[in-house]
Amino acid sequence: SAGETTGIFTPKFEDYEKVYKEIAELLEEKDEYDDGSYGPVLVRLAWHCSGTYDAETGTGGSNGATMRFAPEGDHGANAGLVAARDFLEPVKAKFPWISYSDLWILAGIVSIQEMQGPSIPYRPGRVDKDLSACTPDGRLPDASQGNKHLRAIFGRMGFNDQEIVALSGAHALGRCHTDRSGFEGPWTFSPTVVTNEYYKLLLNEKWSWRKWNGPKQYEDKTSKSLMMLPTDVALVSDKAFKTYVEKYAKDEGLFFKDFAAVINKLFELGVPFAEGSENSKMVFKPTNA
Ligand code: CCH
Repeated sequence: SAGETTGIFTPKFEDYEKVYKEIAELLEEKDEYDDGSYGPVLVRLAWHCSGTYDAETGTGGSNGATMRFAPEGDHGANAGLVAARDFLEPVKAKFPWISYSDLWILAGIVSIQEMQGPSIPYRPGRVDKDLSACTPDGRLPDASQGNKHLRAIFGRMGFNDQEIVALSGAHALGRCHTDRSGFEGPWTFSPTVVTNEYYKLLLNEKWSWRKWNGPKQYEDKTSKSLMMLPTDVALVSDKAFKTYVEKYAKDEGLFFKDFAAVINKLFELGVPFAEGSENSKMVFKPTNA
């Protein structure tokens, strides 16, 4: 490109599209991990770097990729996310012009789309920061708590009840690991496909405390192989939250629309994008569409 001849490389849509395709190919190739996909853990990485955002001070958020450094990478909530960061190292090596912070968010978007979820618009512009920008421990939600905690944590980021419930639908994906969070098991029977199953199960299954030595979690009455965290069950024990759970359980199209909007908001928290860029977001085609 012209950029390479002058030594200044300004990446364009086509360049980000190459990174998208590289991540999608790696997802396809490395299908021996967990339930057959790195997708869920990549979504969790993108969420955990974004979810440190504090609206009042403007600190935290996906700009900076400070989870690369020990204080933040070692926070209890981030246990196991080294698998996601390591997965992306070869991509960073192949496309060194992309910042870790833009790469981690793009990988979250690739994963959601490749796992048959909605299209998530993408805007680059994040800049990696040094370890002095690491956020203090305790900004991410604690699964053993309830509705008050959820409103406090997500309210700090700037989310309302509807957005909290829409974001939580991400738990259709992936699983808990005893060697990471201490909890165990998946939320749904299709942990590598984006669906509204999480909401359906919350409403239609009977959830009771699992009898085991691990942290307090729920199990379903029917199969005893699915799980819910105390924070998940808070979405049906709280009346205001429950109205949204009911809406998303009934209407997967509505969930997809609201999930795309709220994920876009989450991934952009605190990022100082160029003025006017909100009107020129990139949308990538999923590989198998
Ligand atoms: Fe989550 N999540 N999450 N979560 N999460 C865990 C796993 C995933 C909470 C706790 C946990 C969101 C919200 C919350 C994912 C996406 C999102 C685990 C298991 C715990 C514990 C970790 C382990 O052991 O590996 C709590 C509390 C909240 C409060 O609301 C939001 C929001 C999102 C994304 C938008 C995904 C995906 C996983 C699966 C990761 C994997 O490795 O399979």
